Amino acid sequence: MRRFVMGIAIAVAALFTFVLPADVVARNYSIVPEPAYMDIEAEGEYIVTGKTRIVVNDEAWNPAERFAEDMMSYFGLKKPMHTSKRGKGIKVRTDIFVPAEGYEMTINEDGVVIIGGSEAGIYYGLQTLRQIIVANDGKVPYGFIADEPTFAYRGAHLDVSRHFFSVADVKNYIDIIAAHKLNRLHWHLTDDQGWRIEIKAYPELTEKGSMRKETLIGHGLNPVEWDGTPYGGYYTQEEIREVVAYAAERYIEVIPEIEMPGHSQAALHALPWLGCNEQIVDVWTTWGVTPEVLCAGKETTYEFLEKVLDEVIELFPSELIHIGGDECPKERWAECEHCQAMIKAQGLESEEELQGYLVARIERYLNSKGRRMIGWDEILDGGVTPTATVMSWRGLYGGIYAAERGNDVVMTPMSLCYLNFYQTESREGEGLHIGGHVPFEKIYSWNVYEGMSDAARPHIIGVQLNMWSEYIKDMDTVEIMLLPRIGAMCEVQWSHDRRDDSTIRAKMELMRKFYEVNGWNCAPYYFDFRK
Ligand code: TNX
Repeated sequence: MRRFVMGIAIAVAALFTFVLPADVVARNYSIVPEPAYMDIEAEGEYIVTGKTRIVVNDEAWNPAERFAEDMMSYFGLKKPMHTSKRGKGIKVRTDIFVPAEGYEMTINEDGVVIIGGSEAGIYYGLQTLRQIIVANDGKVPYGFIADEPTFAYRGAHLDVSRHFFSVADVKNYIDIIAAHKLNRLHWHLTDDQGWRIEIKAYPELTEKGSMRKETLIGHGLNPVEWDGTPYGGYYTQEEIREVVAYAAERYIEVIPEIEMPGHSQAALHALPWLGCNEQIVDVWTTWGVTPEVLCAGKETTYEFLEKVLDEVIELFPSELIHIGGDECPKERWAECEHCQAMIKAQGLESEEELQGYLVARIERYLNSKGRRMIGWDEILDGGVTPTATVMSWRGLYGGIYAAERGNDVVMTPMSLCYLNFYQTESREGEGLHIGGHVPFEKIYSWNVYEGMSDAARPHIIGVQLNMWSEYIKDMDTVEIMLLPRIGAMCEVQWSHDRRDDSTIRAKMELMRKFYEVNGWNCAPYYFDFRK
C-alpha cells in the first residue's frame, strides 16, 4: 500500500518538477543523485546548527555518528554533533516498510525525521540532509523526500598497484564515494607493477613483489625513458582489515581483486616458479600488457592461488571475489610443456580454453568456500559458467551478451566509466593522462539498458566507475578525476530513470560548494562548459 502511495506521489512530483523546476532549485532541494520523490513546501525552514541534536534509537547509532563527524568541518566544530536518545532535533530510525536501502525524510517545525529501511537507508538519508544543509546554509526547507536506489551494485574501483595509495587516502576515497551513495569499493590490489596485499603464506609477494625499480616516464614514446626511482608500497593484513571496517561503517562493501592469470608479473618476480619458463622477471616498470603470465599447467599454480584466496576470504567478508581474468596473452602457454599437457589431459581445444579451465576451477574453489566469482569480460572468451558475474569493460557488448545468457553483470564500459580518461576534448590544463575522453555529459546521458532485451535487464546488477592509476600518482589527482564526474555516475547508478537534463547543472553548482566544504578537489571543466 505504502509503495502504491509512493508511486502516485512520484507521478505527481514528476508533474511539479516539470512545471516548476526553478522553484525546486531556488529552495534548494537540490540533491545528487536525484531522489525518487520530493515535495518541498513553499514556506518554512528548520534551522540545523552544530548544536542540533541527533536523536537515535538503538539500531541507528552508526549512521548518526558518521553524520555527526561528517558535519564537523561544515560547522567548524571541534567535537562531533551530539547524539542522544531523546529530545528534539534530527530523528533517525528504521522501519521495515521502507525499501532496504531507501529512506523517507520529513522536515517540519519539529525537526527532521529520517526513517530508513535499514541502517544503510538512514545513512543515505543523512547524505541527502548533508547536501541540503550545505546548499541552504543550514536552513532546511520544510517538505518530504522518499528515495531508493535503482541499482543494487553501485561501484567505484581503485587501482593501487600502478600507484599506491595510503590507508588514509583510501579512507578519503571511501568518504567521497559514500557521500554519493555508492556501496561497493572494487579494490584492485595486484597487477604487473606491484603486489599490494600481505599474504602470510608467501611473504615474498610483498617483500619482493611490492617494489619496482623505477617507473616509465610519460607515455614512453620516443624516447622511452624511466625515472630511475624505486617505487612501492603495500598494505599489511591489519591495514586491510582497518579499511574493510571503515568502508563497512559507511555501508560500502570492499570487493578485493587478485589478478590471474595475466597482470601477474609482480607475483612472478617474487615467486618465479609460478611462470611457465621460471625465468626471473622484474616487477614491471612499464604500462600495458606483458606476455609474462602465470603458468596454467602446473598444479603448484593452483595451490598458490587457493592459498592466496584462503587469506583473501578471511580478510574480506564480501560474497563476490574478483579474480581479474583480463588481458592474458597466451604466447608463454603455447610453448609450455605443462600448459600443453594440461590442455591434453583436460580435453581442451586451445590456450583460450585453458584460461576458461583455470577460471572455472577457481570459481569452483570460491564456491566451495561460500563465495562467488566476478571477473572482467574476458572470462566470457574461454567459455564462462552460468554462475560467474561478469564485469563488462571492453564495451557494452560483453555485458549485454552475458546478461542475455543469464549471467549477472556489472556494467563498466571504458567509453563511459573510465574516470582515468580525459575530461575534455582539448585536454588543455588536464596534465598527462592515459588517453580517451569521458566528459560529464556523456556519463550523465547514458541509458544503461540500451540495446538490451527485457529478459536481460534484471541481470544488470549495477554500474561501476573505474580509476586506473598509471597516470594518477596522488589522491589530489584522484579527486580531480573523480569530481565532478562521480556526480554524473551516481545519477546513473542511483537515479537511472529520473535524471533530468534541465536541473543537473544547477544541482552540480551546489555540489561544487559541497565538495569545497569537505575539502575535496573538483575539476573545473564541466563548470566552464568545456567538453
Ligand atoms: C585496461 S580494464 C586494463 C587495465 C588498464 C586500463 C587503463 C582492464 C580489465 N584492464 O589494466 O589499467 O585499461 O585504462
